[in-house]
Amino acid sequence: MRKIVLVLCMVLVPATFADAETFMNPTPIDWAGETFGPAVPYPSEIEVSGLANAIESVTVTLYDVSHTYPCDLDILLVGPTGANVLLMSDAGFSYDIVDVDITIADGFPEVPTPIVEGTYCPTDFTGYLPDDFPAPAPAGPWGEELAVFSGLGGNGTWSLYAVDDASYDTGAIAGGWSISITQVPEPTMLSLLGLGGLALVRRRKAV
Ligand SMILES: [Ca+2]
Ligand SMILES: [Ca+2]
Ligand SMILES: [Ca+2]
Repeated sequence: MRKIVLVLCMVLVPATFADAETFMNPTPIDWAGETFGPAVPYPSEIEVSGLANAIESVTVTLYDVSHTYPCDLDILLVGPTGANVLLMSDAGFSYDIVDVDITIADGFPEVPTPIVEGTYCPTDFTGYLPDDFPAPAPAGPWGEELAVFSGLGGNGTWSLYAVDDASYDTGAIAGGWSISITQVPEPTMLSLLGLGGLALVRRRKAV
């Protein structure tokens, strides 16, 4: 007896590319009158929930960033799984910045000097004061691109650790920060029927 098993060879294709979902913590991040050390709060946290799929990409925006010596800033993002990336470190040299929105996303140029509003890749300049994030921040080495989060789960606590690494001069991330997460598209079973991918598999039943 012969049984024909029809197997539709399926492919997983994106049905729709979901827009990024944005989560924000508008609480100001500053140094509480100090010029050096971890910011307050440390870390600043965003709780992310409701994501059904893994992360495809992540971008982060820092709002109203001001500093009289931006090179003092070291900023680290840690995701719920512990994966992390150094968003911006020792950038901008001595040029004052006032209420600048800075978005960090892979595939863009490095943070410029002087810093102006825009979108830039994670940028870690070296040769300045060391990047030192006190606990509970994870020890380095830290990730160099936001793609470290790709494929991971996004639900949970995201932590932004900001440190001012030099005495004198201070600043603030007065508008807080946000994280925008694009999820891997919902897999959709789309048959290759019509695309030549229908396979007929004949399976002989044992007698
Ligand atoms: Ca650095
Ligand atoms: Ca540094
Ligand atoms: Ca300082």
